[in-house]
Amino acid sequence: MSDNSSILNEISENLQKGKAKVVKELVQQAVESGISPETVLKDGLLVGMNIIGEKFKVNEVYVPEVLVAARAMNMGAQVLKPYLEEAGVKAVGKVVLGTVQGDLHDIGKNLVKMMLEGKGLEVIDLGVDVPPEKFIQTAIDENCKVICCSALLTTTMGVMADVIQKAEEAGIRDQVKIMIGGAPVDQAFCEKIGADAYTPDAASCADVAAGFFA
Ligand code: B1M
Repeated sequence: MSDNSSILNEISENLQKGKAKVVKELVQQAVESGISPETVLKDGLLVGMNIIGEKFKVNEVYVPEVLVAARAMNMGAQVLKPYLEEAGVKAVGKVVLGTVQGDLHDIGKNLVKMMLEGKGLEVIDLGVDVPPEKFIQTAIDENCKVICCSALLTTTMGVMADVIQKAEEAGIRDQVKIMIGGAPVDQAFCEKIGADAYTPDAASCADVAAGFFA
């Protein structure tokens, strides 16, 4: 096993055990040893989180274990944040971001936030369980040209259609781009509800969002 894959493995394994402090240190060590922040994220942190996800699905681990793993994931991602930010980028526009109403998953949303900021966009993060009206009111009040909605549950992805409907009712549909993403969401769903863009991961979300300000 190469040095790289052994430290990435350690990150994944400690994340699964919820050892946030160790994960934080290993992530720092990995980046300092020259492994790219994207690789640390993809082949270390996200691998561990996916394994936890699979175990959660088959009841091999339960909510408390998932929560400590999630905390370790967030702490590791925080270490990567400055490395993922492009040097010297100026804020080019404002985005409002949140996880939709009824949904409390925020790890993917937090990654999206990090990547958007890395592209020089100012992000108003509404957190989780965000009602459709709040996305729209914030976009109006803060003059956000892009609304980013995240959903992790098949039972909450429908709220994204409500966001679009509320934008129409408020008369701002032609002034904002509505972007959607999250594990159960796909391109077909995006087309079905009339969103402007679906992207499968945080990095491509940031690329497409930045493109709307170009
Ligand atoms: Co939840 N959960 N969970 N959970 N949870 C899932 C999503 C699930 C797939 C697990 C499973 O059964 N295999 C399942 C959903 C099933 C479904 O609807 N099809 C599920 C369930 C059922 C539930 C509960 C209902 C469980 C219960 O209580 N019985 C409950 C619901 C609570 C609620 O929200 N109301 C629940 C609770 C929880 C915890 C609180 C324990 C915890 C959340 C902690 C937190 O977020 N702070 C949790 C977790 C951690 C998960 C899993 C294990 C991991 C999710 C995650 O963070 N992944 C998840 C299983 C899995 O996904 N394998 C699961 C890592 C993250 C980086 O990926 O968020 O997909 P993700 O983000 C990706 C992309 O999707 C994309 O970018 C990221 C990668 O770069 N992306 C976007 C995300 N948003 C985007 C927006 C964009 C573009 C891209 O544009 C705007």
